[in-house]
Amino acid sequence: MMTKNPTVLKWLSEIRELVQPDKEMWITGEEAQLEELRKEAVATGEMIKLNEEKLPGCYLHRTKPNDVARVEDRTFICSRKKENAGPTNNWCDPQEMYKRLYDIARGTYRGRTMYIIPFSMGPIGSPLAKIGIEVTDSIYVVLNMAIMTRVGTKVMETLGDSNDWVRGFHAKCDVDPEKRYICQFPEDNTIISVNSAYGGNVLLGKKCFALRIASYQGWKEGWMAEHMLILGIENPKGEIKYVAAAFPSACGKTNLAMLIPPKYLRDKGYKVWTVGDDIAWMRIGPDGRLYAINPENGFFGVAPGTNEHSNFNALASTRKNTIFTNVALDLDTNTVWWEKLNENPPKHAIDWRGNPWDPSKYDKNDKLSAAAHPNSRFTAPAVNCPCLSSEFNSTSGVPISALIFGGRRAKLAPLVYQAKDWAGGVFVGASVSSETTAAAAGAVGVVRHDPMAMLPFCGYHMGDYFTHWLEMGEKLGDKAPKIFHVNWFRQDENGNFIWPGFGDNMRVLNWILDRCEGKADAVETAIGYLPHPEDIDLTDLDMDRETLASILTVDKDAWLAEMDGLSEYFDKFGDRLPPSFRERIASIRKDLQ
Ligand code: OXD
Ligand code: MN
Repeated sequence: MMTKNPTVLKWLSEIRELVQPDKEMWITGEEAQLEELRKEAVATGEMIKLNEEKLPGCYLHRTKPNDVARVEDRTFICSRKKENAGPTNNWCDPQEMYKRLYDIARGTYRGRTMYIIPFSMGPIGSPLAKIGIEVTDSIYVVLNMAIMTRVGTKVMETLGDSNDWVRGFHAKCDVDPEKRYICQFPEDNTIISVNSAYGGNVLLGKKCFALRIASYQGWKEGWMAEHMLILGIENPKGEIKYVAAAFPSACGKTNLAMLIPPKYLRDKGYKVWTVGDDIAWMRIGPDGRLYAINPENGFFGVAPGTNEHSNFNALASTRKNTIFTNVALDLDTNTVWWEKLNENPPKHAIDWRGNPWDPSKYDKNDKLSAAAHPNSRFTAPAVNCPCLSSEFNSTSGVPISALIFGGRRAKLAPLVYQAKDWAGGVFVGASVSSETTAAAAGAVGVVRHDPMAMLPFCGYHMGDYFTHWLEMGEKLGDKAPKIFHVNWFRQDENGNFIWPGFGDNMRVLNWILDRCEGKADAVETAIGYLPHPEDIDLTDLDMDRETLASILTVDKDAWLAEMDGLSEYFDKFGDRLPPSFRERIASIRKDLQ
């Protein structure tokens, strides 16, 4: 037993009683213990040890084909009152849901081990960090949590007798999709996940705690938990400025977090440092500015599409001590492969389902016939990242100069614009929407609203969440970060992307930072401040000013239609929508006319 904390002991005895484990193991964080668990997982076939020379310390795991992604339709916010979950979440009465979940989990650890994982989200002991305990019957979960969070004895020492910790209970059960539930009980600091073994559903520190529970805690305690990457931009004088950015999925968050600047900027001495690729926890610091930490300790990234050119740093992060999930196994080399890793698919491979894979049978229209599942993942330690920020473990976090929202919009949204003030920026964040891509089944170019990219992750009523954002701005006053919107995805008449994206996004980040320092000029429009075409540096880029100008305009009719769509969308939030949103729609309409 690792603790005398009465609240911990009480909860553990309740869970123990329920699931009836044969054995029990506290995860200490020591390498020897983790190594024993890896050996056990290899012996039972739960993981495959990969080529030690090419991929030292790396393993492959396959989940069941019915269990390969987050399941939003089975994710619940179980607040006592239904209206507090709001219109964007599934809700169930907590007592009813506890009963249902306990009935499902009862006795399911028989013949198995109950692993108890104490973990810290954020550097242990940081005033911005929070502690959780996850109970699980899966070694895969233990080993992933040991990469994605800080685990072990020190966490329990830091917790002491406090009751400020999040309860996370996971039971694999039969991995039955009909009985799969991912439930958050925000008022009880509790998460329960049953019948899944896929990362996003079972690594309870990530989406369940660091976003759904933490967003609620942040609301109650006056801080923010956001679906944002954090990166530092170093100029040739060695000064580093930090930005945090939120994008819906499939908009290149991990790529932006680890970008490599264009050569002419590298030659001048510009550098980019990664603090986080998915989640930011932000608090007002002693000097009144907004400070952010990345609560995670690793990257749970999508593998397909990751390669030396698209994201050199992410790929480099996966070359040791990494767990791969649902990618293909190259039998000739005992290494892993996924679509677009390179142009040489393995000759003898096992696909994500565990079947022999024949490249000639790959059908581009059936993504599931790929060698690696489209949502296959790597779980890589952050320390592996070549551009990891030296502030990664800072207990005080990094000061944020700018917050950036983005979406995928073929038309409409300009390359970049700045909100006129914080409240205007909150409105911009609340209006984030993204188009479905041609790669996905169903209609193309359909706009989906995803406020602050938090639609699946906000643990309370989203109207209250918008109000919380507005209140944070009031507290920050003139120290508030400036807020921007970017769109890397504008297309021409032939459907080609106009802006090159990837490392060249640095050119836009530089304008953003110059604006924060009052160094760059801008044009005032109805939606915000836009750069003059000559304000974006195009050195070494095969793009003329006219083309750039074409994605730095505000199309009056399109924006009027956008305001109609938004107005309708916001109806959803009823009387919890901040009244200023309606006023802003009216004033943008007026300015557009
Ligand atoms: C993720 C997601 O896995 O947002 O980060 O789905
Ligand atoms: Mn994410």
